[in-house]
Amino acid sequence: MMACLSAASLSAATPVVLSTDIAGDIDDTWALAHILRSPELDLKMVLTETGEARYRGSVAAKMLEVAERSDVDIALGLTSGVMEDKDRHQGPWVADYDLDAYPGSVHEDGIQAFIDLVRAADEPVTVIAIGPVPSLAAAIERAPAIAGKCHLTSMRGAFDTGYGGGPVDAPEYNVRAAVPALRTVFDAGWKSIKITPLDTCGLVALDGENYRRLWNAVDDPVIRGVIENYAVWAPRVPWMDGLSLLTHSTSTLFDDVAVYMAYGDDFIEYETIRFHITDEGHTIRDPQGPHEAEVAIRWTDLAGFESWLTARLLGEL
Ligand SMILES: [Ca+2]
Repeated sequence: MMACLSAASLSAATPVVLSTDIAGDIDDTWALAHILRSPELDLKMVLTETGEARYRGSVAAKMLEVAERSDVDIALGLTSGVMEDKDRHQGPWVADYDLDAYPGSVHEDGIQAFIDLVRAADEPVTVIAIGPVPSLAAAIERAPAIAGKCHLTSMRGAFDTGYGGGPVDAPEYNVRAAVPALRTVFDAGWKSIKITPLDTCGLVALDGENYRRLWNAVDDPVIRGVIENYAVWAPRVPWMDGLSLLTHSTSTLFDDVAVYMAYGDDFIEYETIRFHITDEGHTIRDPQGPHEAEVAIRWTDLAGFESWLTARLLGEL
């Protein structure tokens, strides 16, 4: 029954590639689960960004196995070589995982695999980019025409609001970590570019009744998998006291907003913004700037989105 339903829904769904630095911040894992729970989206490939490609690929592959979705390809992007244990925030979760035993395809040259996927697609592909983008930039440099077959939906930048809802102080990480790569990506001729900056994505966390419902979903292997990831991650992150959150709230779910924007427009007010990117990684409004995007600049109903996201993650919507 489930197989019939998913086959029927997937036929009308948008083909998606997820460009991600999964296995750093936990929100990428929530975002992967969100995609898998969204019948509007047909995930074809996970492309790793920054750090150790096989480590990131292993976390994605294990989650896909948990979700019984090993039809999704793992595309290994540019790699830094082996990451140190202190930087492997979900490392224990994949300590015994063998990426070579993943039942689906693992592409050692994931950049070429991504190019080939886009070239072979019969319809536009939506690229959901939730990390820095050196692998995407490498694909654009190798095959510039692929951007014209893709929509880009992305979590990055900060226009009027910085981390934690405060003023824009430090530049947003996904921009700062790879500024030249991002300029290359934004300069490509995408069919469309949507961004959720910190102005919107930096305000999302599930707590209270929303989190209680996720925490109690012990019979749901996908949500259990994410919570397991979260429990491994929480005591290992230096930039926040994740452990104090674990039992009553998610951390900030930046990346889930980019996933949502790939298929939904409720709850959000958009602004078309022309801007430039400074060398430090700030995104600055600039009528003469080289880049333009549809920017999710503020929430019309953040609480509504959070309860909607909870239900979506639980497979109720
Ligand atoms: Ca991310």
